[in-house]
Parts: sequence; structure tokens; C-alpha cells
Amino acid sequence: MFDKEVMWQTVSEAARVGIAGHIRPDGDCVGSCLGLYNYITGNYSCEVDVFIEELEEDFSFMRGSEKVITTFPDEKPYDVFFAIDCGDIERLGKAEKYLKKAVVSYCIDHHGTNPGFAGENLIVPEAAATAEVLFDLADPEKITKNCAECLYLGIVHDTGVFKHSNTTRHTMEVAGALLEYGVSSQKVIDETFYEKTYLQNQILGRCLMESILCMDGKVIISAVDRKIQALYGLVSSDTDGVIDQLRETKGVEVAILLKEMNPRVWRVSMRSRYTVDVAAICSKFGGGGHVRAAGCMLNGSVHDVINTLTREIEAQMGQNE
Ligand SMILES: [Mn+2]
Repeated sequence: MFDKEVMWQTVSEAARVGIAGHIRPDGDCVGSCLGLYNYITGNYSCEVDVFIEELEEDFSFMRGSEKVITTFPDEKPYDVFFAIDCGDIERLGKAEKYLKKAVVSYCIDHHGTNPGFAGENLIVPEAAATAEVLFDLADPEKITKNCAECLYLGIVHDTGVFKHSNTTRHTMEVAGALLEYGVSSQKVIDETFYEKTYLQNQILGRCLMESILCMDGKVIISAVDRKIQALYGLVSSDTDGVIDQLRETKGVEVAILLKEMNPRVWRVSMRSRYTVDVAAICSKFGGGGHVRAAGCMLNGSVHDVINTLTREIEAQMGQNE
């Protein structure tokens, strides 16, 4: 059984602690990893390594981001290893080996589809962000401004600036408490959430222009094939925010963004507004996530993929009626 007192006791006795987030990290992943990193280094004497695979975006805003290790050398086992914001063990990528070899391993997450793959697991699906879970684990007296800034960023990103349906009273209370450590809310929100590079804006424009509506305007779909990715030299984070903008379309319940990873292999991102459980759909195809935000991989032509997904959406909407 998970026990936070035991967890901090274990950390206090450890010589080496490892922390890893998921591949293709988002704001909550990096904010949570660095929030935990700052918390442990600020309060305990152990050595701490923080690993994030495929860290592409500029997260230099956060203290500790320069410490992130993006290579995965073989090392002696960690005394304690944390998997942070990882819905399943595959999402740990190359850090999986550290988790398996660690003396004690913890999985701290908020994805409802998480099976609990570590030695000790704390999965809180009601939490809007893993950063919110971490705040609840922390001793408020031991949180520093650097730690608070990272956790605040995590919450801002996973709630789409406190607007997604995952935002609860508790989420707001945690965010409010974090402000008291001197976090600049405006700076975090503007500089890490709304600010886009020129390229990101170009791709956003293109995805909106080429989007299609189906199912009587209830579903919107946009696809970024390999040709487009090569033309612009895109990296994964360049399409961040596109799906959220698609979902803002009036009348739309489900937004889908398809990215071609290999010929006829698509990474599917899904968002819903009020009723459709996209985690249930993505789970059917080996993916997962949250009720209103999930993803999976599908093979075939873009039309095959669209047909497969709209069939599932239709089936669910039929049941909801
Ligand atoms: Mn998260």
C-alpha cells in the first residue's frame, strides 16, 4: 500500500534517487519531474538524476531544466526511482531499465488507464495534473519557489490554463497555494503556454485550414502527413496546441489530430468536450489517457483511420442518447 510517510523516509535514507517522465514530455511531465527534483535536492542530501526522453521543447523557464539527462547510460541501480506522469511502462521509454533495477520504485500519476507498474503506485485520476498529486504529497513548509513554479506550470498546462473539465476546486486551491511561494502566474501562463514559435503558428494555421468536419459537424479532423513534417522540419512539440484549437470549433464534440510517424502509421490525438470518453476509444487500440484527452496509434490510410475512429465515436454517441 502506498504510504507517503514511508516514501519520504525512504528518500531520506537513499544515496541515489532517479526521476523519469514520459517520452514526448508535456508541461505537466516536465513541471512535475523538475518540481520533484527541486523538492528533493532542496530538502534531502541524496544525489538526484532526472531523465526525460525526447525533450525537445524549451523548458528552460524552469529551474533544474539544465540538469535534465536525455541520454540513458547504464548505471548502478538507484535506491529510489520515480516514474512521473507515465500512464504505462512503455511511456517511460529508455528509463524503463532504471525502474526495473531500482531497489524501490514509485509510480506517481493521474492517468485513469494506468495499471500501476511500479513497486509502489499512487494514481489519482481525479487530479488534474501529476503536479497536483505531488503538491499533496509534499510538506508545504519544504516547498521552495523553484519547486512551486514547476508544479504551477504542470497544473497550468494539463488544465489548459484552468479551463478543462479536470479542473476542480482542489486544483484551484493547490494553484492558489502555489502562488503564495512567489510564482508569477502571468509569466508562467504567457511564456510557457500561449507563446508560440513562428513555426508553431504556421502549422496551426495550416492544420485549421485543412481540417475537415464530419458526423454533422460533431467531429473535426486534421492530419499532418510525413511530407508536411519534412517540408517544415517539424518536431513533435511543433504541433502542440493544434488539437486544442480544433476543439474550440463551435458545435464540435470530438477533435482528432493525426500525425504520420511512419508510412501509414498514425499517431492519433483525441480531445472531447462534454460527453465522449476518448480514453475508452484509445484504449481499444492499445493507447490510453484521460476521458477528455487521449491518444493511440493506428495503421492504414488516413481514410481508414478516420473511419475506424468515427465508427467508435458514433457507437458511443448512440449509447449516450
Ligand atoms: Mn499529466
